[in-house]
Amino acid sequence: MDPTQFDRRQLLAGGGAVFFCTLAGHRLSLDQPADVAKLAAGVPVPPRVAKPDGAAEAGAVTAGAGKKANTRQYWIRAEQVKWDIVPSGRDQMMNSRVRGRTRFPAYAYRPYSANFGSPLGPATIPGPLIEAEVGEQVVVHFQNHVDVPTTIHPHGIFYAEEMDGTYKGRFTDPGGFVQKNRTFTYVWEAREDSVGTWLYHDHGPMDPLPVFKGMFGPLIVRDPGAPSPPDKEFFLIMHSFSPVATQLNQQFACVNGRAYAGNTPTLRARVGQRVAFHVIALDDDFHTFHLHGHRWVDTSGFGTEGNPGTGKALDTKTLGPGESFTFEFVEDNPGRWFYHCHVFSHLHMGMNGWYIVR
Ligand SMILES: [Cu+2]
Repeated sequence: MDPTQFDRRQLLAGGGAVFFCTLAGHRLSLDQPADVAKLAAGVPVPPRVAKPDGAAEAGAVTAGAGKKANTRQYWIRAEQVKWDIVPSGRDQMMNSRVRGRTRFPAYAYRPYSANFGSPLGPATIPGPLIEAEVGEQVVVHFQNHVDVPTTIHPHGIFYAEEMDGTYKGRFTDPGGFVQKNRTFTYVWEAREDSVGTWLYHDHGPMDPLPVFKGMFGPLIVRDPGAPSPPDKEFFLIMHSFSPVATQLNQQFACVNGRAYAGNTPTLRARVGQRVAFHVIALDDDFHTFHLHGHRWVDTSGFGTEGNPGTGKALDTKTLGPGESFTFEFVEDNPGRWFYHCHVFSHLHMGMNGWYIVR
C-alpha cells in the first residue's frame, strides 16, 4: 500500500484529531472539547471507596497517630472557578492583542485555615505551596468540591500505599477517589531523600482532565541543615490549557495558569540578592526552560553516589512531564529579561514572562 495514502486515510478517519487518552471508554484528543462531568458519570465507584458511610474518611486520619514527628497541616479544597488565562487580553512580548475567549471553568486547589474555617486566599492555578522540612509529617486534609472525583497525589515525599492519592481501578483506596463533598486526609513524611522541589496533582479516575483544568501545585521539602533560604524564590509550573479541558477554541501554553508576558508571573529581584528558581513541567510536552541574561551551574545529581552532576554552566534546561529542577544564583545583571520555554510553538502560544532586575 502507498504509505502516503494510508496516512491520509488515517487522518481523515480521526477527523484530523490526535489521540490523547481514553477516559470512561471515550477516545479524547487535545483539540476537541470533552465534558469531564459527563464522562465521570460513566465511572463506577470502586469497592473500597463504596464502603459504609464515613469509612472512606476514617482510617486515614489515624495513620500518623502516635508519631513523635513535628506535623504540618494543610486544609485544601478543590473548587470550580472561572479562570482567565489572559486577564490583560494582551501579549506584551509581541505587543499585540490576544484574540478569542480566554476564560473557562477551571478546577483549582484553595487553601483554608484549620478545619476549613475560612479561605486563606483564592483558588489558584497552581495550588498553594506545600512545604515541609526533613523529619516532619505532612497532613493534608483534602475536601473535594468539584463535580467529579479528584485527589491529591504528591511527588518526592514518602507515603504509604493508601496515601498515594491515585485511582487504580477496582483496587482503588479511598484516597484515590474522593467524591464530591467528601474529605480525605493524606499523611506523608518528609524524609532525607525527599529534599528538593516536587509537585502534587490530581490522580483520580478522570486523570488527566482535572490536571488539564488546573489541579496541580508545587511541593518543597527543605533540609533544615542547609543554608537559609534565598532572598527570592520563584515557583514556576510550565503547562498548557488545551481545548479538551477548557472547551475554548485554542491552545494556550502557560506558566502558572496564565499565558503571555504581562499575564504570567512578573518576577522581580535586586542585584546582590540570592535568587532561586523552582521549575516544574506538567502537561503532554517537553519544555526547555530558558532565562535571558543569566547562567547557573547544573547541580542535578550532585551528592548522589556515582552521579556527581555535570557542574556545567547552563542557561536552558529540558523538563519532561512531571519533572522539576531548582537553580540558584546571586543576581548580578540588572535589566528587563524574559524567561520562557524555548520550544518556539510554546513560546508563541504564551509560555513566556518577565524577570525584572533593579
Ligand atoms: Cu514548552
